[in-house]
Amino acid sequence: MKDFGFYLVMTNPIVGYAKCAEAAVKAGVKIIQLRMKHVSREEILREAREVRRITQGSDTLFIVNDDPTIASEVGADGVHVGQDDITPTEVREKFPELKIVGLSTHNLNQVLAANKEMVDYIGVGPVYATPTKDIPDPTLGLETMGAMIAASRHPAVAIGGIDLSRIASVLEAGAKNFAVVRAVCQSQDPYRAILAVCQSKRD
Ligand code: TZP
Ligand code: MG
Repeated sequence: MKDFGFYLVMTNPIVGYAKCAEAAVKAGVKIIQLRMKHVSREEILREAREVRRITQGSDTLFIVNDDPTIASEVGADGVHVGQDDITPTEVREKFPELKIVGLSTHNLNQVLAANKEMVDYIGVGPVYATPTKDIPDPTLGLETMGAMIAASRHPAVAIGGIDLSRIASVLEAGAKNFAVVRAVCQSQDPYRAILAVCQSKRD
């Protein structure tokens, strides 16, 4: 998989998942992830079907967090798993229909282990402190983030506490791709928020 730049993770967008996904497609975001916590499988399935419908036929890839059965059921492009979820190897074995498998990493050892796995990209975070994760791993800081990205043979996406004011530093420290939750999902106008983030990437 090639570097993709901006990656949108949708958790509780204040305008709702459908409107947020529509904004991402309109803005030409390459990858969006549906990340719903503390809700029923049915609710996730309902939103996932809607996001699949919105992204279908567009240039925006659709990834489901945590659960490959939901990703598969709605025909998503892939799944993103954490260190404590189903392993990438098992996803590949049981869900060959999922083209993309992403894996979260939180330290250098996990990056080196991911280098031996059949994953398409890794997440590297949290770079900065974030309230978005219930039990966040220790904050990495820019230097460790850069070392982890440099050690990865897969495309790596920096995540955690990234907003407009921090994008330049994150890129400067070696990230080619970065993900945000709050910086877009807390906006009443996610389209403008996405454009602002993408614009600052080019500055
Ligand atoms: N993984 C590492 S940090 C994080 C995830 C899912 C949450 C990032 O959220 P925000 O709101 O961009 O800080
Ligand atoms: Mg997970």
